[in-house]
Amino acid sequence: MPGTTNGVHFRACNLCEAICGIALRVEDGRITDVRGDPDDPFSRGHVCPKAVALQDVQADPDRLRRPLKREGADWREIGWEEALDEAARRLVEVRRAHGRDAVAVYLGNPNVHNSGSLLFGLPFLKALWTRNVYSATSVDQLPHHLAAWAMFGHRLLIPIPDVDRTSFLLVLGANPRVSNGSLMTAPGIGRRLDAIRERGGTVVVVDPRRTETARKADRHLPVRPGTDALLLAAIVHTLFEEDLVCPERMGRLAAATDGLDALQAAVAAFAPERVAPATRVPAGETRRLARELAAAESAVVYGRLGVSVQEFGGLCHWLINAVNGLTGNLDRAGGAMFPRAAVDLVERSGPGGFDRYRSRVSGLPEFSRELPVAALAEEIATPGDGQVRALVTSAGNPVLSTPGGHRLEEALAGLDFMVSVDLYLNETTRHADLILPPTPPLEHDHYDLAFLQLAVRHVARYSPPLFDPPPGTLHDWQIFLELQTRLTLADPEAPLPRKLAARARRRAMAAVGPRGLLDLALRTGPYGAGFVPGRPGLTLRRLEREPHGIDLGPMEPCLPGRLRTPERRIALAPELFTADLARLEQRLAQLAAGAANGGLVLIGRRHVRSNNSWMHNAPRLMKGKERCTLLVHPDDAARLGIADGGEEVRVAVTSGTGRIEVIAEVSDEMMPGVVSLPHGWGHDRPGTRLATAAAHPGASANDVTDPGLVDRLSGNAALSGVPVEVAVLRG
Ligand SMILES: Nc1nc2c(c(=O)[nH]1)N[C@H]1C(S)=C(S)[C@@H](COP(=O)(O)OP(=O)(O)OC[C@H]3O[C@@H](n4cnc5c(=O)[nH]c(N)nc54)[C@H](O)[C@@H]3O)O[C@H]1N2
Ligand SMILES: Nc1nc2c(c(=O)[nH]1)N[C@H]1C(S)=C(S)[C@@H](COP(=O)(O)OP(=O)(O)OC[C@H]3O[C@@H](n4cnc5c(=O)[nH]c(N)nc54)[C@H](O)[C@@H]3O)O[C@H]1N2
Ligand code: SF4
Ligand SMILES: [Mo]
Repeated sequence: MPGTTNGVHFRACNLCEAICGIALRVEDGRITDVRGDPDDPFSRGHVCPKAVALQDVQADPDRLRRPLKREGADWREIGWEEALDEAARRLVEVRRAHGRDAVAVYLGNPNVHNSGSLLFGLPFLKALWTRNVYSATSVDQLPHHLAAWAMFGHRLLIPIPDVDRTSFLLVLGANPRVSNGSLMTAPGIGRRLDAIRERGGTVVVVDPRRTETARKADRHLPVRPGTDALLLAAIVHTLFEEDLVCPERMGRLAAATDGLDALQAAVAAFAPERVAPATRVPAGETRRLARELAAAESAVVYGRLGVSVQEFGGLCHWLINAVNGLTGNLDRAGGAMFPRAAVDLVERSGPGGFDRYRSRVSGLPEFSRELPVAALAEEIATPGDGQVRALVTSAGNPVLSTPGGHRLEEALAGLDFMVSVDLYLNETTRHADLILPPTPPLEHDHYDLAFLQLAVRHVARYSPPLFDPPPGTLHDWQIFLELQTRLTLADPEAPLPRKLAARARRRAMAAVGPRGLLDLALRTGPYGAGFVPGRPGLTLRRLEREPHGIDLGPMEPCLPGRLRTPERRIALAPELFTADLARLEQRLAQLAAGAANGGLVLIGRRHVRSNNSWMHNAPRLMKGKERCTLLVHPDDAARLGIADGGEEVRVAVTSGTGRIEVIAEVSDEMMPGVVSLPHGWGHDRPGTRLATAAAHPGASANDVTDPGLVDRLSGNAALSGVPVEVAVLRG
């Protein structure tokens, strides 16, 4: 029985992809201590400051407990019945007047950290049946999915670096020592990276900034933002040119791989010497990387956000997979492997699809029934058939997290109706007509459906709720279930049998709940007990008896069996990608002509005490010095008149789309010509209810990023490599 019993409770931290096991001490119904769970077989005691701040979210007086309805400039608390009925009624109204696509949805990142939302949000989306589905995926990892889909046949067959066994790790555009790892669930990643070097291995980091991860690596190679695809193409070129690809190295998968010759031809023009002036990575270093990757006992290239949120994100992730394949490190211990979770999402979900339709205004491609969020503002603001008139947001803050957030904000004001499922009245939800607040993380149970599928070891762990939800509150999954049901009930055109079926489904699903679905999925999964009493294997009961989680062993080779391509073959050179190389060639020509030289470009940055935009209201995380600062290389600082040290220098950062003011910090971590600003700030907008965050507002990086700057192939936003001007503010 969950509840507020005194003692130590174990659960998974749901704030980031590391999913650390944590131990929370409760006394008199209050949390008195949060620490890493030393008995968790996966995270072995690792924890970061954010887990400790989970209690701030729980206790936060600003966190919404009751639905809010807008009345002019004010908000009124209303009951759940009224709120849910009104939400459904207004969505149905818009749909009947303007068609299904007039209702858009934006799903934010915490949905993926909430098993109830995952299990009940998708059916709700299906019920809306709109093309205007958007999520944080397209400001994040869309290129990973596209490469997985095109090369391995399923959007979730994303190769994960086997960091615990590799002897050579090449990191591009990731800073796991701060982000705690992404598309690589590996709690305590710092220790794991240290261990590579302790066992005689090598870590190399390619990043425009000498990051916390780069500083502790064997080598750091600064790269000009947005040019990694050239560097990767040059590595592939070198592998072929220097005869470092041989089918024996590719092992048993060689026979299941197509496109070797096409790949060789595709990269023929990208010699390291030719691309070096553009990437600023010396040709000798590129060749050395290719040789080391080919020679190492095991090696893996891992690329993350920095090579995803850029104009050539699709090409980057294709080429990363290609290098891992060519060097014989795909699906092999110490290389890039495919985890098989206790709930195997590859088995349980569709393979995905690409470009079956496009966004109305800019023609950006669909991926797996989703459109790129860079298109959302224009889809709301541009009149015509198919214009978005209503928006549902769930666990998202796109005003701060998507490119040109200030433009989206203007567009939101023009909607007929907006409803947000969120814990807070923040920069995005302040534009809603209704806010529906779910229970906070510690009041519901959890199982990491998504991240256990991306983990460097096979693990299963169930977290019961720590606190009973107060009476009259709803979980995210219950809100989704209610909205879905009421969409049918509120529709005057829905025939009676459909309405009866909707009610029956609601009753059944409410009784089953996420727990029932999870038990079923575990029993029928690869490690499941099935339904035979006494048979060994996983059930929810079994997990409940193991509060620290169960280790199910290391990742194991599983190809070609798990491939979902038509003939279970790896596509090394899908045309989709080889055709996009023409765009890369054009960029190379522009850079060679010096078109982009001289100006500054903006990249992002994360801090261990931040979590995208939404943990800035936690007092425990907001101690210490100002974090929303612009890092500038000393040479650029000198040119711009930014003094090093002493007084605080405020600067204006201006781009083609906007202007913000922030504090500048001179730092030789930066590569010349590149400035860095974290995202998720800008808490000075009026009308929010975030007292702590508003006291440290910073400015939003996405007020200067550009919704027009996307990877034209995948549609992912290019948040990195945005041209900006920086000027000191005097007086
Ligand atoms: N503390 C903390 N942890 C987090 C989050 C957070 O906000 N705070 N957010 C979570 C989320 S949602 C995610 S998706 C993950 C992301 O996890 P990571 O991918 O590790 O993200 P970042 O720390 O942003 O690292 C991206 C790196 O790319 C570099 N970079 C920028 N442009 C380029 C480029 O063109 N080429 C190359 N090679 N590098 C480039 C940046 O300098 C930066 O070091 O972190 C998660 N963890
Ligand atoms: N410039 C720039 N922009 C970026 C990035 C970058 O590196 N640079 N990173 C991008 C990345 S990787 C990501 S993932 C996105 C994140 O962007 P989003 O997903 O849009 O936003 P978050 O900041 O994660 O905000 C999460 C919201 O969910 C709410 N919330 C938290 N927990 C729950 C819950 O359990 N239920 C409900 N219903 N609501 C909850 C919070 O109150 C908050 O409003 O930002 C992207 N934007
Ligand atoms: S690293 Fe991530 S999962 Fe681990 S405690 Fe910190 S926020 Fe939670
Ligand atoms: Mo993300």
